[in-house]
Amino acid sequence: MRLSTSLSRVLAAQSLLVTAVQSQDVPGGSPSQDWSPAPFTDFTKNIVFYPPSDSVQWWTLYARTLQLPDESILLTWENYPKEPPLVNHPIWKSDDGGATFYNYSQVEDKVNGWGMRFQPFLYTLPVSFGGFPAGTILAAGASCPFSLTGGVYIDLYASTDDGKTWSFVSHVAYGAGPETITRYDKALWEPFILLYNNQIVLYYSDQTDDAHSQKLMHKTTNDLRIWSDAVPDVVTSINGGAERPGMTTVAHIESTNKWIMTFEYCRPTNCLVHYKVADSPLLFNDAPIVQLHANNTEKTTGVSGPYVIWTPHPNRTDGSGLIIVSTSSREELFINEDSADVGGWKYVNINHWSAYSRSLRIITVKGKKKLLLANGGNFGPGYLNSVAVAVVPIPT
Ligand SMILES: *[C@@H]1O[C@H](CO)[C@@H](O)[C@H](O)[C@H]1NC(C)=O
Ligand SMILES: *[C@@H]1O[C@H](CO)[C@@H](O)[C@H](O)[C@H]1NC(C)=O
Ligand SMILES: CC(=O)N[C@H]1CO[C@H](CO)[C@@H](O)[C@@H]1O
Repeated sequence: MRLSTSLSRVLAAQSLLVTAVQSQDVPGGSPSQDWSPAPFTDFTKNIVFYPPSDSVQWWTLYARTLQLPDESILLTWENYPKEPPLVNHPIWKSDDGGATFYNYSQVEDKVNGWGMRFQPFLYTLPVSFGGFPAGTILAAGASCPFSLTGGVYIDLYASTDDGKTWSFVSHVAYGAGPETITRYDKALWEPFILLYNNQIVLYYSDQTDDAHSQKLMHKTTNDLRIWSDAVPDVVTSINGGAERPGMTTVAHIESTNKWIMTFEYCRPTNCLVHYKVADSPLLFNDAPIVQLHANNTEKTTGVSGPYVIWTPHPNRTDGSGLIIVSTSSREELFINEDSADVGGWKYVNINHWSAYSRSLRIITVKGKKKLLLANGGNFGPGYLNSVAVAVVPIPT
């Protein structure tokens, strides 16, 4: 069905920045899907979790994935069950290439008594780090009370058994709350993790500075426990700091050894997707801000919730690749060559629903590289939301 969607991080009654954008297809109307794709095939619009009807707010949002060495897939999302018990970040698993998922475990808040509430993120340690072996899975997320008042931590958990059990590792960042998007509320959002130069880098959105409604920052660590001071990535003061850059994701353009960061840039509304390219993922602050638009005649833009990845080009052997960007407002992807040239964003239809901060990941299915997309729904009525995935050939 068609639905007009409100984008941006809006919580409960605090709907400050509700930006109505284009209509779009979302899963809805039918709580249950009466089909599953054949295992290990390509498919789109595959609903793998439908939340119970006593769920609250948006029921589900913001899905994230990870692939294990045995090609199984982990899936997590923002879940909105009736509380108590405290909310957590569910970990569901697929052993059939994403055709079906089952309830595997969950990342529970073990230290704050608040729950794991917003923006889960999963990352596999490619090397041993901080006393954890290579292959350890890190899970980050925002932990705060149901009331959204009393504080918020970006917390880090780890699993050394492929996501079955989780232990608390460290608080990465703290805000005094409330966890809303209202200016001067000391909120934190949207962790994103990568390894660079023997450091783990964690990017996040930061409202704790009164001079900026929101800014994008990162912290680094050598041991997963002690974190550096926050370093700026996107900090602007155009309208007295009312603008809100948000939702960092970063990818390494291996062929050029540069790094691309995508983010939404609400000034203070409209939240068009922008990007920066830098020589180091620690040095985005000095890079120019570029607005992303497709190179079709309409110069189509994307609004909110970008997710960027880089992958070697599936049809070339010269080491060049593709930068792929998803946005919350578009079903189509924006696909560029390694230069990230502002005029090089192809607008590519993959026949899958859009979603708020729809995530991208290159996986292998029986050894063949594919693009996995994971959706948690949009900011419409919660009953329209569910968790859906697609597995498609790497689009070019
Ligand atoms: C997964 O199973 C656990 C244990 O039965 C349960 O507590 C949890 O609610 C389930 N998760 C979801 C998202 O249904
Ligand atoms: C759009 O960008 C792609 C590179 O990603 C390029 O091949 C194509 O020619 C461009 N199209 C236009 C109309 O400029
Ligand atoms: C032009 C061309 O050969 N495109 C192919 C590139 O590789 C993908 C697989 O990711 C194929 O689906 C395309 O047909």
